[in-house]
Order: sequence, then C-alpha cells, then structure tokens
Amino acid sequence: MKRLQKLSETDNEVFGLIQSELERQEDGLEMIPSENFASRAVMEAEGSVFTNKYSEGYPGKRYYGGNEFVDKVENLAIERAKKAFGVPRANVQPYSGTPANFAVYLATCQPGDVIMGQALPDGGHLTHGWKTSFSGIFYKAVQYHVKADGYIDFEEARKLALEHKPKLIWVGASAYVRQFPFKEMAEIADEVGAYLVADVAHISGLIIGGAHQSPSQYVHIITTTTHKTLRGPRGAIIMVTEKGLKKDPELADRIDKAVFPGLQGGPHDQTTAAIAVALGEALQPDFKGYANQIVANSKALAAGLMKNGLKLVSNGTENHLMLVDLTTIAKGHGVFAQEALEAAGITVNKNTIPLDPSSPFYPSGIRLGTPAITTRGMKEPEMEKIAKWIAEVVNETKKYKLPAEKSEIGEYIRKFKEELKANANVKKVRSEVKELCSRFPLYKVDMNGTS
Ligand code: DSN
Repeated sequence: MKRLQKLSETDNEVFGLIQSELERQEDGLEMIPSENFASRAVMEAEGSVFTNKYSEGYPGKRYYGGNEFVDKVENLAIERAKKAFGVPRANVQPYSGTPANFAVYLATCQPGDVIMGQALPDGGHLTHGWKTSFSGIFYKAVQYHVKADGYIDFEEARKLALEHKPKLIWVGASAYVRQFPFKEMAEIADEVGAYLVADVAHISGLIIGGAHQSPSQYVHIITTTTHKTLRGPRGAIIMVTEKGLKKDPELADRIDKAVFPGLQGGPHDQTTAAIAVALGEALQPDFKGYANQIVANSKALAAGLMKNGLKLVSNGTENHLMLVDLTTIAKGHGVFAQEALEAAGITVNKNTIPLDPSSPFYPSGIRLGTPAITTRGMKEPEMEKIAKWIAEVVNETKKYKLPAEKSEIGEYIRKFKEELKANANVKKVRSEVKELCSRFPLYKVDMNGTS
C-alpha cells in the first residue's frame, strides 16, 4: 500500500495539500532555525492510535480508564527527558513552548509580580515579558538587552535585577547567536533570590548532543520545545533541576499542577509517544555527530556570508543560527530579503536585529540557521555554495526600499514580488537550489514507496 493511500482515496483535497507541502520541503532549503525535519519514526508515533485517547492527569493518577499504555509511554518519555538533560523531574505534557512557559509563571508567580527576560527585539521570546504577550500583560515585566556586539548586557541585567527584584528571570532566546551565559545569569538570579529559568527551545538538541553547554547545574527550571534542534514532534517539556528542588522542594509538583489542571486538559498522547521516540533518537551516539555538525555548518555558513559581503550581528555565531544585519542596504529591509530568498527556494525569516531602527513587522534583518539542512546531510562544502547564493539573491533586492508611507507598503511589496518572478538571477539560484536538494533527498522516495 502506498503511503497516505487512504487519505488520497478519501480526501483528495487535503492529500493534495500534503503532497504540495512535501514538494516544497523537498525541493527547497529550510533555513528557519526553529524548524527541522522529524524522522519517519517520530511522524509514525505522532500519527498513531494514541491520538484516540483521553488521559487527563498523570501516570497512575488519571481521570479516565484505559490508560495502561499511555502511562507507560508517558513514563518512558519522562525517563528519557530526565536522562537526556540530567534532571530529576520532567513534565512532557505542555502542548508547545508558549503554554510550557505560561505554566512556569503559574507555578512560580502571582499576577502582578515582577519578572525579567531578554527583550523581543534583542532576540528574546514573546513569553519572556514582551508587552503584547500574556507575560507582559499579567506580570510586571522588566527587559534586559544585548549590547551592540550582540552579547547580553550583564551590567544592565544585574542593575535591573537589583533595582526591581524579579521573582523569576529568563535566560534563553529565539535569536541569540552566542552561547547562553547560564552561569553569569545564575549569579544575578541568586543575588536577588529569583527563580532562574532556561528556555532552551532552540538549543535543546545541541545540549543533548554536547554542542552547547547545559544549564542543568545553574538554573532551577528548564523549558524546551521538542521540534527544533531536538528534531521531534511539536510539543514541549518542563524540567526541574536538582538546584530547583533544593530551592523549593514543591516546585516540580506545582509545575505539574500548573500544566494540568491549571492550563491544559487532556495531554496529546500521540505527541507524548513521538517525544519519547525523538528523545530515544537524541540519546543515540550518532546524535552527537548531528548536533556538532549543525554548529560546524552554522559557522561555515556565517563565514561564507561575511566573505560574500554580508554583515552579521556579532560578526558570527556559536550555535545553530545567525542574523544578517541588512541596515547596510536599508532599515526595514528584512521583508525584501525574505521574499527574494523564498522565490529562490531558500526559506528564512525576517527578524529584528539589536537596536533595530525599524519595527518588528518590518525588521532590518533576517534570521537563518542550519538544523534542517544538516538533517538532510549537508556539510561545509554545501554551506559555501548556499552562502554565495544567499548573497547573490540579497544583492538583487538592493534597489528596493520600504516606503516611508505605511499605506504604500502593501502595494510596493506586491509589485516587488511580481518583479522577482521575472528576475533571471533569482531564477538561476532557484534551479541550483533544486538541483542541490535533489542530491540530499528527504522523505520523497520513502513517502511515495510502498509500506
Ligand atoms: N521562538 C519562535 C522561533 O524561534 O521561531 C517560535 O516561538
């Protein structure tokens, strides 16, 4: 029987969309650093009969019957998470990163308490206190920043912590190109008696694979999504460290209560099974090679981009991602680079850069990374080619400039996209990208084959 055969017979519309998305992923370079390609095994677990079950509660303490195997799979995922991160407690039920972080607030703070995190335009996450998120609405958020060189400004963070006495401090971000300074942030948190939470969503696979230092000995709580460098399904884990239990022996129990019944209903057991599979894969010896290759590729790509004339925030990277500073072309230029690269088959996202002179919707940079293309098996020689293509395509956008009048932006970008379709250099890169991708196949052969 062909893969997805049932779906092709019963719902050709959805089947067609899945096929189109498969081709998009197969024929292009996925370079959004928070994305990856889950294994067939992970996807099979995610598409399994566990999707049919309700299991509110925790292993051994459920509100529904029939949970013998759900209990076993959840305990397996928990044990693997504890082993992978070297922590005594783990909760694998959060639906995704934002609910996981919300649960941490619920377990540790009261509405109105002061919390502190890295500002969103400086690479931080919405849930670390940004004004439009629940975290900035329900709590008094204080935000620390990065310096012009891209490194966290510890002096500012310490000053803010001493002045505002936050109950909880975040370390971890979505667009930070250096190693996270867990030790330094722990010194600040300990000085003011705050909970320190490492949000390692982006780098959890790097941590397990030994390509980034672990926060376990420095922080009280760790949160992570499971679908980024960890290469699992879309889900999340909250962990409490030995240090966390020492500070507060009830902490892990309060986090469990915050996840359920505080915030969520029944866990997504099919995702729990897929998280167990992904953690099982990440605990294999070859995952170390994968994690280290992500960083090696990232450094090679960063060097290639700079060699080809692009400016990078912090002049490089120490992890899986980098930020191109496009103010050398114009402020707010990220959208042009993102659209042109997409037309060339290279998917990245527009992103703010430190001290961005423009706005989060029209930021002045792009963010890109190597987790997904490393999963395909690409290495340094491919990074050199990709860097050259990115520079060539960005070069094609130089004559475009975001209109100062907001009402004119939509029409200007529509015209720009039309012109891209006819751009010979962009088309040339598109066909080279496609050819490269065909040499590093992903799922296609397997998906269209027989099972
Ligand atoms: N943190 C976002 C990202 O990095 O893409 C997702 O929430």
